Amino acid sequence: MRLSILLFACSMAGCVNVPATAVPPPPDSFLVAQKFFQPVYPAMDCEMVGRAQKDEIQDHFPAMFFFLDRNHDRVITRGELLDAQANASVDERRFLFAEMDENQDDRVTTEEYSAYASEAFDLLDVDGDGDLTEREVGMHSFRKVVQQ
Ligand SMILES: [Ca+2]
Ligand SMILES: [Ca+2]
Ligand SMILES: [Ca+2]
Repeated sequence: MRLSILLFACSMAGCVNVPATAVPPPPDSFLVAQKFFQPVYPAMDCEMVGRAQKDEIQDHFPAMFFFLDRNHDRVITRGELLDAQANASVDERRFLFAEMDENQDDRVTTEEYSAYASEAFDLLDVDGDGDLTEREVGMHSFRKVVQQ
């Protein structure tokens, strides 16, 4: 009874209104982590077995880091990330840069990149087996986007 009154009051106040136009949801850490890994996943999974281990981040670090560090000065700028991470929306790229730039000095160093890649790996390894599979990275949806 009390709940229905509350819900009624709530709907009168407009707080359960559905917006008329669909607004894209704000970037989400999980999805952005998937998009971070997707373009560099083939470099990590160089044996092409559909799974990558965490130490492959370090094994293939130059290939992964230089994907974003276009001018190879060992620092990723916001502009470099915006240019390179084309599989993500602009909002998602900005969100990714903020996630990576731990000390907020507008540059992502190799250390910050490593720390983010490691955290993102753990976030995406949903079954906790220490491997990142193609499925966990969402490679299927990535290939569809690339082929378009
Ligand atoms: Ca750079
Ligand atoms: Ca920084
Ligand atoms: Ca896994």
